[in-house]
Amino acid sequence: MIFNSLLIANRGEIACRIIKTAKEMGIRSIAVYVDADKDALFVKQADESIRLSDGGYLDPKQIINAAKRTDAQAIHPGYGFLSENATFARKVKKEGIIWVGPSPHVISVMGDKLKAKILAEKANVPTLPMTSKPNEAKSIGYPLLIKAAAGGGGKGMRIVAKEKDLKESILSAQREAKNGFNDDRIFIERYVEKSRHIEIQILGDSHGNVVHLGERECSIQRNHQKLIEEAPSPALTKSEREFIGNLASAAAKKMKYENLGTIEFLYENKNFYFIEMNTRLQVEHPITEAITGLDIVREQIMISAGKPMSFKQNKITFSGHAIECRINAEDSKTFIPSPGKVMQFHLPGGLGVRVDSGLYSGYEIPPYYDSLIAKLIVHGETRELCILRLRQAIKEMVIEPISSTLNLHKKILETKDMADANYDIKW
Ligand code: MV4
Repeated sequence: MIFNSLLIANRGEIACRIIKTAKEMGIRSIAVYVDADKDALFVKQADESIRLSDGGYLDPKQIINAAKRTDAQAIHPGYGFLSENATFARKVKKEGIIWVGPSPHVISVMGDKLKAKILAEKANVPTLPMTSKPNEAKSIGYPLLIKAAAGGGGKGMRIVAKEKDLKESILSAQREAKNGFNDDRIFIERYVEKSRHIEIQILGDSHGNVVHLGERECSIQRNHQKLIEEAPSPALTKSEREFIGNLASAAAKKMKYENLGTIEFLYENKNFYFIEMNTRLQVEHPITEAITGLDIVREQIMISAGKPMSFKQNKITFSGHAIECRINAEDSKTFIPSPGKVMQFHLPGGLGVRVDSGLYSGYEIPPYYDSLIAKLIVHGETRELCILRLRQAIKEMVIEPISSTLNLHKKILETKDMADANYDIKW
């Protein structure tokens, strides 16, 4: 037996998803919820639940108290919220509670985009030429991109097309970083205009084993909010896949990386450039689960309990193709969040169709949180079959009277660019 109880410090679809695996493993699942979520599915599905006061999902003290009161032996942070908060992870471990995630040290290093880059360079990961000295900007060339060390996910970035704009852009980027993250350190890279976003799923245990679980392509996004992700990337050849997968796992091994991680790259003209490393379970993990047949959360839980990984790299096989559509409760023209009561909820089914969602008929979607209400994931032999399956599943899916991005996905899946996989991060 590993541990017998797991507190999920999250809500919505990811809480439901983690609870599902906990149940399969015979682990008592504990949900924490604020009043707005008192009727939420994840609270109903958990074996136990405990109320937090408003803002509780972001309050380490409340979550650790809840864990102590329910005798939780482990905490899974999910994604977002406190999932990449090194201080919280440290506090959890100090209380003798198992943290289902990477070490606090690695979380804090990777949270600093400058330190992360320097560590990546040391681990022979290809990165873009960089400087943090404005007078060296010339060596980088234009257009260049200013990034905040404490930023990430697109926050605090500034494109500079000409030298005359550099000084002012650096000052405003520093101001924005100071205000946003209380840390005005910035660095400068060449701006890669047209590229794709490829990320490698990494898994490391506490016995020095590290594997990669292939790549995901996440280029179809809007304002840094991913919309559609797919695995494998239609842009990579088999040899490129092996090259970047092995490079990423070798780097993670060198960093003594433990638990789940994702190394993000820009892919331009057959070159990969490291941009960030995420130290959490990601929203889009189900497409990797589909093509590998692995339950990634189960692997995380086993690793966090000190178990060695049950497979070597050569045992990991990739079969078929998988695509995920993120369905948000937003108007699909204005993208304005549109919460409200779900009156009719019908899920698609059939071979290779998975929906991760926290919705049910009669559920009131609260306006306070991220607008993601469901993830529609399809798996199939080929990419073409996945697109057909997705279009059929979208037609079958009913979420009335909520306006959602279902219709947007329908339109994207009908475009020639999607059929030809002819897209990049600007698409
Ligand atoms: C870049 C870039 C172009 N050139 N870095 C966006 C957030 C973070 N993941 C890094 N990002 C980018 N870094 C250089 N030197 C373009 C982006 C970018 C992006 C990257 C991946 C996926 C979507 C994106 C959307 C806009 C910009």
